[in-house]
Amino acid sequence: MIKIFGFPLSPFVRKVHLVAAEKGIPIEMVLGQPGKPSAEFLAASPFGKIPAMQDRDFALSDSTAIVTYLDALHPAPSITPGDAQLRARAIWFEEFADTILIASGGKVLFNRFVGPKLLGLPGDEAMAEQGLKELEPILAYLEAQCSDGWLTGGDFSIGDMAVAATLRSLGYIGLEPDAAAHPRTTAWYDRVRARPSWGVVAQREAAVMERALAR
Ligand SMILES: N[C@@H](CCC(=O)N[C@@H](CS)C(=O)NCC(=O)O)C(=O)O
Repeated sequence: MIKIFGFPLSPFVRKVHLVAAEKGIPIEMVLGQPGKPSAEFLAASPFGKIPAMQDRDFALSDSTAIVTYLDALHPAPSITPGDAQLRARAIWFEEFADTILIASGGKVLFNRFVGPKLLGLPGDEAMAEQGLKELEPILAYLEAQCSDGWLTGGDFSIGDMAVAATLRSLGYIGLEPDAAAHPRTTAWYDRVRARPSWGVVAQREAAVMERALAR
């Protein structure tokens, strides 16, 4: 079975889990001990970042590289549209999630949740406030992009999974889409959450997070 290393709170790990669930690919989730990376994990992730993957003798890190591998291995259902513009938009939304939304949201998430609640580190509230300020135009952009269907304007894609995976992480600090402020984003996010793949990933994550927060 394909091993996916990494803690499910990470949006990058969650993205890989969602793609595997959409495609019906069974995975083994390998959590690892924070601060004590195993040799197997480091062999798959030379810079110690999560997620990483081991599929028999093939090791790989980076969520985008891993989902590209999974998509090539199991093409159906596709997560990358065939149409040139739709495919480009799917990759854009993945990039938007992985580099823009998380860069600002991560400042709030780390300083209000990961540091104080999971790592026993004090949060930097000024940094969290800065992240919140940065998020305003980013969430406004997302709201303007959401319509009745999926983000690209075509089928459900890696773009939807990446953005929803990142918003879920922000849910740990109460920042999941709010119907009053961002109604179109909320409706789109609810559609993503209604998918069976989301249920599978959320259930697995809830069990891990419950144990982590009880420690
Ligand atoms: N571009 C990478 C980003 C991975 C990443 O930054 N993961 C974070 C967790 S959300 C991490 O491993 N942080 C630990 C570190 O940087 O040492 C991907 O898509 O997988």
